[in-house]
Amino acid sequence: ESHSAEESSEPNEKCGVVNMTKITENGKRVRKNWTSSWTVLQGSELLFAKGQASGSSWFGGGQSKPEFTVDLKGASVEWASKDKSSKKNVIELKIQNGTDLLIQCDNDGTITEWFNALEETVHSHACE
Ligand code: I3S
Repeated sequence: ESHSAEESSEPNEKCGVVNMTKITENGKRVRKNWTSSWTVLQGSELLFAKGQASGSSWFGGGQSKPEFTVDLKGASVEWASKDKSSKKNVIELKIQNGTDLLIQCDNDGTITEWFNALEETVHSHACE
């Protein structure tokens, strides 16, 4: 089976709504604050916007600023251990600057897609 090289089918480009919280910032533990975020994986960057998408004006309207962006170069991705959260389907993402995030979706298929895409991104940028 062959895949076309369309930009839209780049393996590590993905977007959707996930639940996420920081648990560590600059190496220091921070209080969890789960938020539902429109999330975009593009190249080695993972970008979170606050809140849910409303209408068609995501990065065009008043909410055009991403809430924050993390660079996945040098990051690690793993399934979070049970002590990290009582929720199911939790991914732990450790960013190089000492920020740890949890990413969660109730839907098993959706979280698996995120896991695979994040892992592929981390691996493909590991040696840069
Ligand atoms: O790891 P924690 O502290 O048990 O995380 C829970 C808290 O952040 C809690 O909020 P409070 O700061 O008001 O206690 C959240 O509502 C929970 O969702 C957090 O735990 P889970 O297991 O859902 O990640």
